[in-house]
Amino acid sequence: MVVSSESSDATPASDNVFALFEAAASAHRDRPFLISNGKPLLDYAAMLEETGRAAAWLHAIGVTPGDRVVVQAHKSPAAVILYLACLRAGAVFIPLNTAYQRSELSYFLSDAEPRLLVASAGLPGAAVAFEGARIELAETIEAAPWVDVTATIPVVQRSAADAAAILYTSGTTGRSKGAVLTHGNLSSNVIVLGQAWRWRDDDVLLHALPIFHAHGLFVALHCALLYASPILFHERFDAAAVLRDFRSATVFMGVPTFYTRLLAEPAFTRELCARMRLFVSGSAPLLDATFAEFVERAGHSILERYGMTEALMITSNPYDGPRVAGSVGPPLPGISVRIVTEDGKPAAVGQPGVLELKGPNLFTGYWRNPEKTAQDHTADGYFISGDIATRDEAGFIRIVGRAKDLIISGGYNVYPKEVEMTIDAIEGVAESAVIGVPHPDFGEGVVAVVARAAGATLAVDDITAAVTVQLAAFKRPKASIIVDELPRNAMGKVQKAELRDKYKDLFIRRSA
Ligand code: MCA
Ligand code: AMP
Repeated sequence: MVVSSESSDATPASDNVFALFEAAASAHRDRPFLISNGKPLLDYAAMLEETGRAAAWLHAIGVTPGDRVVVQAHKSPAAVILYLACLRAGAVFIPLNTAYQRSELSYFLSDAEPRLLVASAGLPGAAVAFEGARIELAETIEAAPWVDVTATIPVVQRSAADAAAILYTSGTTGRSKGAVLTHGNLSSNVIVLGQAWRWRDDDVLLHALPIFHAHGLFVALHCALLYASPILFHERFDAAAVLRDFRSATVFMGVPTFYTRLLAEPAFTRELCARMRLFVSGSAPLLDATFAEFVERAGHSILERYGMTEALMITSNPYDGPRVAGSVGPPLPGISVRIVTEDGKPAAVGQPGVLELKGPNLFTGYWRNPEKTAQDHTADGYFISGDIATRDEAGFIRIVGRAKDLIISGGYNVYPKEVEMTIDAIEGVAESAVIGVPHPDFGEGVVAVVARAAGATLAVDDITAAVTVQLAAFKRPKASIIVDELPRNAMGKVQKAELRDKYKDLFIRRSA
């Protein structure tokens, strides 16, 4: 396909976050961009050319600036190019977890109403795309339809307030909401992170996170792009494969499960990490034991930071100076964080309260959901995170609990309400309570405690069969327990705390 550059309304790049990446890449055109198994796949010059052609393709097929593009695709160089092309073309990128099942996907598509859907062949997205669903345009990522395009387009002008991406994140209602993130959010956060983590010109990033969440996409990938750093590209986290690349890398980012899995590898040694300068952890709490064992084995303190989809990265332990186990560090520069007690007062040092924040990192709101947006903000514009935190004398923050009913399993969010709704619809179920309990690999493991309806027969297999069809694998209970009734307090509220305590050893063997 030949696409004329006249087809674009492109003007100078302005606040488009891609302009930052373009500037870095233009200064380092010969530098490898993506490297897989020791082989350079693309250099930064090729990144610029391919994203230019892919952006031209997007415009040629009718994706105009501001249009939404939903992508359910396996992690691959093509998926990275497509993401960057969306930025470059001014389209709004909406990545979806590859584990989402068909029924989950239908909701996202009807809510997002994308102009274009791109999916990996074999994933539910591809099936839905080609069934004539209400989507104007659909493609498989394997087709990489831009490879035949000969024209390219310059970076489309966007203002800092224009949407760059929508990331779905579940709510307490069990229904996901799209967090609208702007070019300004993405730019400000990556600039702050690059400075806070002392990104260097000779850094090499080992990237093994999925690219459908903020951690892999906006934290890891963007930091490398801002400095045109080579990326050792892993399509998924496999501890043995990651270990083989440590000698060539300087920076690694992961969820706590990555670190516990690395520590379980006998081949993981201090010598292997000799060139590494930074290990970052986030998305879920890092256990003190993991932090301490890592110091022992790798000779490095993991730098823990805290963030969320709606606000990207919020706090970080210092690069220089002590990194405190169990703390997520002080707020990043330019971000205001306050901790508010139940009676609405500022929390004293050490006193727990809900963490609220404000800054250039904060999203503009939930997609087509002004009520929820208003509900989650205070009158003075702070976002109510739903995390319970404390702050010490030195300003270091600890995340000590959650006001929201949320389970974080291996870095993925599981909303109990969504799993409960699926289980409650099964014949023979009176009601269910879905909880998270300590899990040696995933941090928290999903457990369903299910009350059988009076006189009904119900087997664990019935629950497994229903959740297997309807829910992504990471949301499915790792254990289901059938009981006669759920514990309730005097107000009739199900006592999840009691259940968490009762089943706390389900996955973990504790020494007496
Ligand atoms: C896979 N499974 C899981 C999970 N991942 N179950 C629970 N929790 C999970 N996280 C399922 C698989 O589908 C499979 O199910 C079974 O567990 C075993 O799979 P396994 O091969 O062990 O899993 P894996 O493919 O190795 O994946 C584990 C993983 C992955 C590498 C830890 O979950 C992962 O990459 N997590 C990173 C998540 C992340 O990037 N989060 C950032 C969110 P079955 O046996 O039924 O087939 S962004 C965010 O939170 C904010 C902004 C922040 O602060 O960063
Ligand atoms: P998400 O909705 O996927 O963006 O997940 C954001 C949530 O992950 C936050 O609200 C926290 O509950 C949790 N989180 C992220 N980083 C950390 C961390 N370092 N320690 C504890 N919880 C974290």
